[in-house]
Amino acid sequence: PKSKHDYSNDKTRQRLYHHLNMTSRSFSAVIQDLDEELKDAICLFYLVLRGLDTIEDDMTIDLDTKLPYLRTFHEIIYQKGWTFTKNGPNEKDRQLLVEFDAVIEGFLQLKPAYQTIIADITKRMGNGMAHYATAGIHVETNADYDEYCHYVAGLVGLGLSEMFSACGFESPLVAERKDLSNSMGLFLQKTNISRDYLEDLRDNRRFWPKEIWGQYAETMEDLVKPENKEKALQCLSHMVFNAMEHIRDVLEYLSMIKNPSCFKFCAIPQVMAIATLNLLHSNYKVFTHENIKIRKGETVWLMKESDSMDKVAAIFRLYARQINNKSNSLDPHFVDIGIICGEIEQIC
Ligand code: PS7
Ligand code: MN
Ligand code: MN
Ligand code: MN
Ligand code: MN
Ligand code: MN
Repeated sequence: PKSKHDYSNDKTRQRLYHHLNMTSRSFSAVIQDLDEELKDAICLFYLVLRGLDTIEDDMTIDLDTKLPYLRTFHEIIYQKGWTFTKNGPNEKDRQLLVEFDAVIEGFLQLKPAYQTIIADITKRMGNGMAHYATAGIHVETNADYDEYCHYVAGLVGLGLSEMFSACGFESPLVAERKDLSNSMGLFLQKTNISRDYLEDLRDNRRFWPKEIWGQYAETMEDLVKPENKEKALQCLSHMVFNAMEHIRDVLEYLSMIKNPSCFKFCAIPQVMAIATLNLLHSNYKVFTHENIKIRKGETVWLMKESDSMDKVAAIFRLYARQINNKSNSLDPHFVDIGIICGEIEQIC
């Protein structure tokens, strides 16, 4: 039975899922496997935020133009027919903005409860992005790092949890655990930021907090100098440790999720993140190669295995053991990382 909000045979819907396939590296498949009630809402949530992030990431837009777009994006999504016409880099994602009228049309067909959640998160994320895009403001302290990651990823976790509880698939407790929802996003975002050291530096984006890299080098670009190799790897271990501190919360959150399609949707990005952290740990390629990625076969295996808490716990144990085995005993975070790895074996 189709609700009045179902537009499954619409041209709009085809265009939306086309954009989802074009712009998401890993979310496309897991979103399409969600139950009907949430699939379109989360697809639109993704596309709205992908549009916002494309503006944030575009270093060719001058700040006087960029900041107002970021701060008002939650209003733009209600303006039927709005498109972004300026040419720019990053063609796949840019095309989404050029055809953004399709996203707006889809958004306006969602149930009002989902529209409200998406608009509220977009407003808070856009303002947070604008703050950190402002001239002279950077991620300096560890508190800044947690705050920036809250804006761009933790808030996504809060919004998704609200959707899971609002539709009745999950208990109201899930939406109430904002701390755990935030950690779900922070673990993904910190893994992404740790991996993207070179790519972000090339584009003059700096998300590694000075409070961390300042312990190992005079400037952030000094980390890539061959003579600083040992310090660079120690700094990387510090970043890996900082991300791993969210794993307790991630496992607690996942153990609350009961709906099978929500569980896979939540779990797959998290297991890909710990597999990626394992790939990064003690790996000098972070400082010499852009776009280091886990193998395709490993991704396929992770996506297939992530269908129960027991199996996800076993995956976290497996990678925790590998991370621990790769640690260098002379590394300043050798013991810290060892303790977290030990805890993962206990919790699961
Ligand atoms: C609404 C599914 C499941 C409770 C576009 C999923 C970019 C890591 O920065 O392209 O381009 O290198 O790899 C996703 C919590 C957010 C956090 C954030 C929206 C999980 C705009 C994902 C995704 C919460 C800001 C990856 C946060 O982008 O990185 C939906 C629970 C978007 C989630 C960005 C990063 C996503 C990210 P980049 P990616
Ligand atoms: Mn961004
Ligand atoms: Mn981005
Ligand atoms: Mn800045
Ligand atoms: Mn990135
Ligand atoms: Mn990227």
